[in-house]
Amino acid sequence: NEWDYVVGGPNGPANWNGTCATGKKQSPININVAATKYQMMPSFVLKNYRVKPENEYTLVNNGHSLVVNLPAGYFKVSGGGLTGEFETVQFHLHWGSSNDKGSEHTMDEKAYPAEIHFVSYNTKYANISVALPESDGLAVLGVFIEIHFVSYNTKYANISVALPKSDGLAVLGVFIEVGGDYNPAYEFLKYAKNVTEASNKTSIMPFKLEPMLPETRDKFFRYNGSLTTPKCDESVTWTVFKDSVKISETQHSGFSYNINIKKQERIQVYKIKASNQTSIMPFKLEPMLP
Ligand code: SG4
Ligand code: ZN
Repeated sequence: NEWDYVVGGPNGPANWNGTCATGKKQSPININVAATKYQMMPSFVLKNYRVKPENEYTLVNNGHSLVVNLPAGYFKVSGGGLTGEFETVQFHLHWGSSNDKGSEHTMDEKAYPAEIHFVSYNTKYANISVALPESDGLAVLGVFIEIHFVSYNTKYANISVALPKSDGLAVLGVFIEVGGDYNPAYEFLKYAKNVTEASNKTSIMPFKLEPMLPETRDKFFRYNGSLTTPKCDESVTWTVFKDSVKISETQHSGFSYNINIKKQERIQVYKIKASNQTSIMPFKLEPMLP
């Protein structure tokens, strides 16, 4: 039952069994944009996504990813061409060992540094466990995450001096972006350092989900697929938004380097503790840009 992402290892993706090996609609996939078919869909109805609930959330390192468990019976997703109403139970992150990989889905073979999945189950079933094996059991909303790289104006002594100046910083997004690099909707990432080991968990203050999604949600890719981890149940109606969201390099490294998870390729093993520092070999920055 043990599984990990260690490529070539005994528990790695090539050795995931059952539906993972024999399934006919396995996720993730590369989205070949030119091969997609255009279809009109109603807008998503995201119930309570703009509201901050009273109940705390739980941030968990489950040994496979960083998960935020949400209060029951609160967040609901419908519309968007989904059949029925789906209750959002958690969201979790996928990331990589370097910034050129990490997302599970790829768009025209391009991987993003991370991908967030909002997992909801069809409320016609009693709970997520009952929904899991059903073909219409789950709906997952996937969002690509990009990183802002910040450069400071060399007319200032250092980044701290440059920070408050109107011409102090330049931010390179994958599409050139003006604006702040820190994404406040993803503030919870600062607590990742409290759950560095598998099975660590901590309560965190509730926050709104809607600002975590791309502002423009009218373009998305839809296909019927599976869970991306064992047992790879083929029960997921996938939505992958075309627009990405952006977080800062600091926010990204806060989880990608600090979380001890036995994964490679899709998630790498890092043994660095939150406040530790280590020298690493230099490498070129230009290839990290599009
Ligand atoms: C990650 O391993 C999550 O930690 C799992 O969440 C999740 O399983 C699994 O990915 C597969 O989900 O959207 N990537 S995915 O297809 O949501 C489920 C938990 O184990 C059932 C809580
Ligand atoms: Zn996922």
